[in-house]
This record gives sequence, structure tokens and C-alpha cells, in this order.
Amino acid sequence: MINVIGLGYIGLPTALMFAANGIKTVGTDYNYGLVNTLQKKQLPFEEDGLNIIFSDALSQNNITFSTEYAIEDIYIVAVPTPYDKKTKKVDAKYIINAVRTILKVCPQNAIIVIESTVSPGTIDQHVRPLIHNANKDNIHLVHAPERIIPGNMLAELQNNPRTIGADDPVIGERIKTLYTSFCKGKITVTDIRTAEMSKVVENSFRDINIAFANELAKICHESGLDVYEIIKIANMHPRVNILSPGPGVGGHCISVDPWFLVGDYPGLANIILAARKINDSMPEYVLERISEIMKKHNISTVEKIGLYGLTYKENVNDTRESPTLQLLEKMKKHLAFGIKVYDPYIKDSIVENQYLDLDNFLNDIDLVVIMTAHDELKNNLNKFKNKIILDTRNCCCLKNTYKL
Ligand code: SAJ
Repeated sequence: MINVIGLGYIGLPTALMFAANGIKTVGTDYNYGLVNTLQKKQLPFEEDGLNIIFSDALSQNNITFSTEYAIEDIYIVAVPTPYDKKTKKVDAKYIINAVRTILKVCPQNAIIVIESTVSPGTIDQHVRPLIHNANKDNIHLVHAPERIIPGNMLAELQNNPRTIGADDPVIGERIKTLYTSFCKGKITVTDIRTAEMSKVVENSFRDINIAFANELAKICHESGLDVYEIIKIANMHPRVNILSPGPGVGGHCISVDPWFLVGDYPGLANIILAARKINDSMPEYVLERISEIMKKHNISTVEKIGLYGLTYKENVNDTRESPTLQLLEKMKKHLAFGIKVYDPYIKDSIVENQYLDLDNFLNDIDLVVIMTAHDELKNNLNKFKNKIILDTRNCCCLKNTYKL
């Protein structure tokens, strides 16, 4: 009954969730290797509970995987939407390719649901003309932006409220009913541009809040105050909710989507731009803190320093835009080489001087910089007790620990 296009971090859980809840689903991806893996009943990435809905979907015979697009009434497009680093505008090429291919096979009156995050106006600018030019004006368009957070995807798929933007409210209600097969959250039906904008606004709000926390971290360090204590106290006010400072903002969403607004509304998106700059400055700030601590402890070479964590946040294996990768880039610019790196979730060597074993990593360093608060670290804190620590995530209570 439905064809999900793009079987990545969003498309795959979504396809499996539909299938596990009784909807016949074809999952399509142009990556043969990925489709092959799924056909062999193996998952390409880890996520709590994903294996359970995978076996539910398979046991009900509701899911098949293919590199081909199927002939269905409803298509759900969950392909990547990167941004052009120069213009800061969304790069809609994957959506355009997907919609073009759908239009070649889809029946009359089919519904195309775009789940991928796009900048406001993208659907009017890039998708609608494809439908018009293909003389298929009876095809319906819907935007149902995803909202799930890696690390807690399945619970969020089931419980988060959703937004459905549609040209035709009747079609919007039909897609709402489809999502109700697994989504217990409130589903609001609106128009497409409102749905596009609200999604980008959500991620920009979080980026601004994190930037505020990061700015406070710098101010408090300068004043000799504990930023975590201050945020804890401020958050006791019933209308204050400040997020946590950290080594920077990574991932493919929060560090990307606000740029869409900056790119499309230069001169208007001022707080959004300032927040992006503050969050992007954090890896450099961590470097400054490292060099202060090196001086204090007479550490003369970066070879004695180790970065714990390569992924963009805890307990996921995703390194896209990760603060650690950003920091390593900055070090190259300073011509500082030799810093050591370790992450329990990254089993292949992706950067220089990367360790695959925690003990070997710790044996070779004096100062460990906690970049990601994986559970592995919290469960093995005793192994860190003889090290000097810079904890950018406020997760370590050992003595000899410096905070951001
Ligand atoms: N971070 C901080 N301090 C915090 C919270 C996060 O420094 O207090 C950092 C994280 O370490 C990470 C980055 O921000 O590097 C982003 O992580 P995240 O957990 O805030 O968000 P994402 O990118 O994994 O997922 C976000 C979510 N959006 C919102 O919460 C508004 C998710 O619901 C969206 O579905 C997702 O973006 C998306 O795909 O758009």
C-alpha cells in the first residue's frame, strides 16, 4: 500500500513502523548494498528496539525491500537534504530525483509525502514544478516532517506529535489516518509551507537555546563561576529551561537546518545566525581550554592528549558534523598533529591516531578530553581516575576534572 523512498536513519524506522503496524510497505533505496543487507534480514545500524519492529514487520509479511520504485497509492520520501555550504541553501537534489522517479511509475491521484526536512518554500520551488511539467496535476503533495531523535527513535515515532502539511485538507486527513497506525501523538493538519517552516523553526529554537548555554559557559569560565550550577538554579524558575553547554553542535539536523533560514532570509535571521556562529566556535573554545590545561600541567605535546568520543552525541554511531571532527579540522589549521582519538561506537579507523580499544587509548595519554558522554565512559569511570580530564559534557565526577 505504501512505498517508502530512502532507507536511512529516518526512512528505515518509519517503513518498519508502518509495516509492523499492519501497513503493507515497500522500502526502496538506490543503494544495492543496503537493500541486500535488509533482504538478508540484517539491520544496517543500531537503534533501540529496531530489531523488534523489523521482526514484527517480517513475521507479518508486510515489508519488502527493493532498489526499484513500486506502483503504489502513497509514496513517503525520506531522502537526505544537505545544505550547500557556500550559499547556506538547501540542496534538494535527492528529493528532486526521488519525485522524478515516482512520477514515472505512480498511478493517477497518488499522494507524495515528503518527510525530509526542507527549507520553507522548497516544495513550491522544486517539487511542484516537477509534477506540473510531467502533466500529472492530479498527484497530491504532502509534507510530513520527521521529528524523531536518534537514540530514542522508536519511542518518539510512537509518541511525538506530528505535523501534516497538505494542499487539500481531505488528503491531509487521509495521511493523518495512515500515520495514526503507529503514532499516538496529536497530529496537526495544516498547509505545506507552514509545515516546512515549523520544522526548521523547531531545530533553530534548539540551536539558539544550546548557543545561549554555550555563551554562558564562556562567560562563567571568565568569571570563575560554575555554569552548570547557574543553569541548574535558573532552570528552577518555572519559565526558564536552558539546555546544556557542550563542545559544539553536530548531527545532520540542528547544525544544518538553521542555515536554511540564514541562507533564505539574510539580514532577517540574526539571532539564528549568531547562534550558529557561537555553536560553531565551541570546538575552537575546547582547544583553548586544552591549551590552558596543558600549560597548567606542563604537558608540552598534544600526543599526550586523547579525545574521548567521535560521534556527534552520546550512544549513537553517527559522526556527521561531529564536534570532534570539527575540532580535528581546527587542529590541522594550527598544524597541531598527533592528538589521539577513541570512540567505542566507531569500529573502523576514520581519523588519524584513532584507537579501537579504551585501555590502549588511556595508556598512551595524560589528558583526556571528554567530547561525548557515551554510557561506556560512565560505566568505566574508574579507568579514568589517574588522568587529567577536561569534561565538556558535565558527566564526570572524578577529581582532576576540569569543566568547560
Ligand atoms: N547538544 C548540546 N547541548 C544540549 C543538547 C544537545 O550541546 O543540551 C548537542 C548534541 O550533543 C549534538 C547536537 O546538540 O551534538 C544535536 O543533538 P540533539 O540531541 O539536540 O538533536 P538531534 O540533531 O539528534 O535531533 C534533532 C531533534 N530536534 C529537536 O529536538 C528540536 C529531533 O527531534 C529532530 O527530529 C532531528 O533534530 C531532525 O532530524 O531534525
